[in-house]
Amino acid sequence: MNTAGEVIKCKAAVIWEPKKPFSIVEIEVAPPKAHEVRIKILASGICRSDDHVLSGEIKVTFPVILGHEAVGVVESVGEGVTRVKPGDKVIPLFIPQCEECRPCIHPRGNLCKFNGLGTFAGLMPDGTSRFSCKGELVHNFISTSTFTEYTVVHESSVAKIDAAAPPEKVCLIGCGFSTGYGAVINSAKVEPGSTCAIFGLGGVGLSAVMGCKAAGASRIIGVNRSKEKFPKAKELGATECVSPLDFEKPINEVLFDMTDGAGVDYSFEAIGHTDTMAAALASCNRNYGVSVMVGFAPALSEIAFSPALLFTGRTWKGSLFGGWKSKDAVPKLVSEFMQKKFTLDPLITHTMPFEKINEGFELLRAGKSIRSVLIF
Ligand code: COD
Ligand code: ZN
Repeated sequence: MNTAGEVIKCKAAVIWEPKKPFSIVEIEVAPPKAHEVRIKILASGICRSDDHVLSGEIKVTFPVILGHEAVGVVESVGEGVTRVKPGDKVIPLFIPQCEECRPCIHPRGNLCKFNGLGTFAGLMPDGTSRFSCKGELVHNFISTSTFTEYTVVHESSVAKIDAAAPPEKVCLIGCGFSTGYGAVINSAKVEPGSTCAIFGLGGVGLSAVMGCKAAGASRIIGVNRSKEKFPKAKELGATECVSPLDFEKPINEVLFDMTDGAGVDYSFEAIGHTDTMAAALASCNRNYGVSVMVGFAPALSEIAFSPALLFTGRTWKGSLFGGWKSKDAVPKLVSEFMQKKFTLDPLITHTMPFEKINEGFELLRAGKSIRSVLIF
């Protein structure tokens, strides 16, 4: 059935207020306007950042449709869209790439000025929404909104991918995998033979472990409070794993002991706590060490640290979506997956029908899943 130009009625998981479960309701999805793309979602991963909205750590306007790690098929396009056409398999991009703003033009930039991460306004670039429920406006989430059968995104927020790619796997390239893997390959540019420490062995940290292995690091030390994730980290390339709970001294001192007083060459923080961010910085070599902040700390949090930590030469930097320019990198990462340059299977612990979204979030909160993927 050709639905182009029509309002589509479909199911979506809507959050009406923080700290409440998702309710699956019927919504109306308006046709795409000029330079917009309407997508039928096939699979969507559950990411910790979605849960940060539910917990109130990320403040958005309600009601809202969350989800930002997905694969879908283009249903129809608005006027002027040239890069994708109906039937194309695509990944929505939570950081757009307009290709015209300063970060898009800068060779090292990836935070397109049209990103929705600062304001979380939840509206299309023209200030309106394509979602409504019983006449009430429903907001989108960081240019994507994928916990719905249909979504509408701006053409700068979508990348066409290989038609043969399995949606229930490559959806992770839309967020978690690319964030951790890119922090290593792109933001830190880890060299062969390096010693690396990864703080936090969730989906993002494990993807960083894979990045370290792909970069040829000779020591990859996983740091995680619970030991449950150690076997998986080792399967993916960690050479050693430590829990801060096993030591009386701070974990940065433990890492110095493990490296004969040198500290690691590179450290990555994939937890999102200010104390582990500071510990990751202090763990790397005091002269040439590089520490990359991948986790998102709660709004308004601050870190106090001794300037001496940086004065001696360390570099402290952040990495968002692995530093990738989204539209350019996502199709390439999907191709690399299809060429078996990396695997995503170990990160996907659960798949379930979209209707079981609340169970997927319970697994995440209980620490029982790495990634749950919802199938539509
Ligand atoms: N010391 C050691 N390990 C710890 C500690 C601690 N103090 N506290 C928690 N941990 C471990 C947990 O046991 C868990 O294994 C791991 O740290 C964290 O894993 P998850 O599964 O909670 O989280 P991930 O891997 O899905 O994501 C973590 C991020 C911090 C990267 C994520 O929450 C985040 O902040 N993302 C924002 C960054 C970003 O790019 N956002 C844009 C869209 S997502
Ligand atoms: Zn995410």
